Amino acid sequence: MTKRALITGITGQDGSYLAEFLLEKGYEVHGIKRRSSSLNTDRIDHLYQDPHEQNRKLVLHYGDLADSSNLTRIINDVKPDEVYNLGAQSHVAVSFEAAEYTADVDALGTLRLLEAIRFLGLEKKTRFYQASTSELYGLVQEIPQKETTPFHPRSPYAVAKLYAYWIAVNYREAYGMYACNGILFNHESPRRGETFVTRKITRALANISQGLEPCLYLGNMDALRDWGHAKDYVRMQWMMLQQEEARDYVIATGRQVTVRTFVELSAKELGITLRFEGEGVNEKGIVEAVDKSISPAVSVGDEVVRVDERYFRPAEVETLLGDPSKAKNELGWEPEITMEEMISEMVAHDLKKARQHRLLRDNGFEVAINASQ
Ligand code: NDP
Ligand code: GDR
Repeated sequence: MTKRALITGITGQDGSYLAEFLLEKGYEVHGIKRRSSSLNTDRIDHLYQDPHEQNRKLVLHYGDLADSSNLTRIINDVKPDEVYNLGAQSHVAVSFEAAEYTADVDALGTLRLLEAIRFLGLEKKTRFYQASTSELYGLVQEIPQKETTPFHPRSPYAVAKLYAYWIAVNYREAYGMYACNGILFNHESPRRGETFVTRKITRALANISQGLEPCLYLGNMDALRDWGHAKDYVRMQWMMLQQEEARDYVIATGRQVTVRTFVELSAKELGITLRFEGEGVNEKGIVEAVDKSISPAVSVGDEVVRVDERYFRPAEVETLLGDPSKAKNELGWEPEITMEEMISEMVAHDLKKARQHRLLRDNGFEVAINASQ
């Protein structure tokens, strides 16, 4: 029997990799996408199947985590074996500006899905994965963080995700549902949204290397994160739903670096050696050496990185480092892609795009580069 999965957030970074992964495993994949005034399916366009095709393996449904009746109807139509709840307002800084919306979608959206499954009598059939997060640890109580580390969320996003975490646990305990949390640490890829720090860095430095933007503005460069590759992490999301018993797992690499180090490593990929000077809002990344064959627009002495306090957060998560031993010991999961390999892939992707833009610009076409992210 073909298994059926429903993915909320299929148009996002993880949703797109998970859809690919499940299609390769022979699943029939259903995804919920939001209606928007312009197309928002870039990340899954390569998987798209015409609605007129027979026996489609990928089916998209319009929907929103803020709309219970819509979610109930979709789950009733699909009757999924597995639900992956990846949909969310997932930007921590934005959650301080849109706190109520974030709570509605990230916290209550999870409840709406669980209630729909229960209301439809599918609680013994449908397995549920909740996209929980290392942001739950926030002001960290223990280093490294594992499944038993106490939570202390530091943003409206993290508080909303705390509710989602516990409501998934509660439905498991109260109704015997197979519901589990993946407590995932930061994971990135060339498909990462452009306003998260890693992609902002690789994209801006690639643009700078081609003379398309002058400078990369960042917030707190001392923040420490445990960065893995999204492809490794979606594999674990699937593995978590294939066990005898639903359990929660930390997914991380067990290695952390600062944002500044991520900048240095990305610059190195572009043939740029950086020296950091100053402190706080006066901190600057100055070019010490440059390989002009990769970065023709950059010169020694250029200030290509500066701090802009607009990117500081009202409450910051300074350090996150995960201990994935439980996932390793119980499920045999280990990350396969190193941070350096991931940076190399992200930089190559963004450099290719920047070169295409430069070519267009050099031939008289206007190119809009949004540098204020
Ligand atoms: P993205 O921001 O790339 O994707 C989020 C997805 O949610 C998009 O498809 C988005 O749609 C959709 N979405 C947003 N609001 C709604 C809504 N109201 N109704 C339905 N769908 C909505 O996130 P990631 O792929 O990086 O992350 C996936 C999940 O994992 C998220 O829940 C995130 O919070 C969580 N997470 C992510 C980590 C990471 O490092 N990436 C780490 C830990 C947890 P649209 O494309 O239209 O915007
Ligand atoms: P995070 O990711 O908040 O960890 O949440 P993000 O990449 O936004 O920030 C990581 C760290 O970098 C610092 N930083 C900046 N961040 C952004 N976005 N822009 C900047 O200019 C900048 N300068 C410094 C931040 O302050 C922070 O310390 C991500 C999301 O995917 C969540 O959905 C997920 O739950 C967590 O990872 C785990």
